[in-house]
Amino acid sequence: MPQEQTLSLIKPSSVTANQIGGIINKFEEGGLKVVAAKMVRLTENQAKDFYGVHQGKPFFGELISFMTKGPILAQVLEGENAIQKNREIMGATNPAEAAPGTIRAEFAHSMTENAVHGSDAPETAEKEIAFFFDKKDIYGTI
Ligand code: IDP
Ligand code: MG
Repeated sequence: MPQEQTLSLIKPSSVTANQIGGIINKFEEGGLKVVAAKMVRLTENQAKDFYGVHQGKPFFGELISFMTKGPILAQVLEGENAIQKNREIMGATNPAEAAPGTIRAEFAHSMTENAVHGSDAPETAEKEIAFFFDKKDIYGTI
């Protein structure tokens, strides 16, 4: 399995609820390493750009309003098969369907406020990492 990097966002509801530590613990226990991190508050335009693939869907407005209502913690996670592994550690998009022990099963507040974002493929990971981080600010091994 290849070493990979993926983008993770801890969403505003979980930053507000003081759950950053519990969520990062899940990544670390799952074998992923935080190799870059910063707290940012997205503007409306930035959120629309980041979630552009969902433009036009019924939940888009609510998603943008939620993602801009407070700061998020953006991180680059590195590890073997990191993109897929992060998706497993996160759990299903709908927290009601998330497997026991996953981040979304334990920390999500609702379908929209579902604790975390994670890239879903190598192409999106590269694009999403570049959205938040300069290469020089990533302390990984690849
Ligand atoms: P993902 O975050 O598991 O990759 P996506 O389908 O890419 O899921 O959706 C992006 C985000 O949009 C979700 O994490 C969630 O916050 C929100 N979302 C997706 N589908 C719905 C929905 O049906 N109702 C409300 N919010 C949704
Ligand atoms: Mg997605």
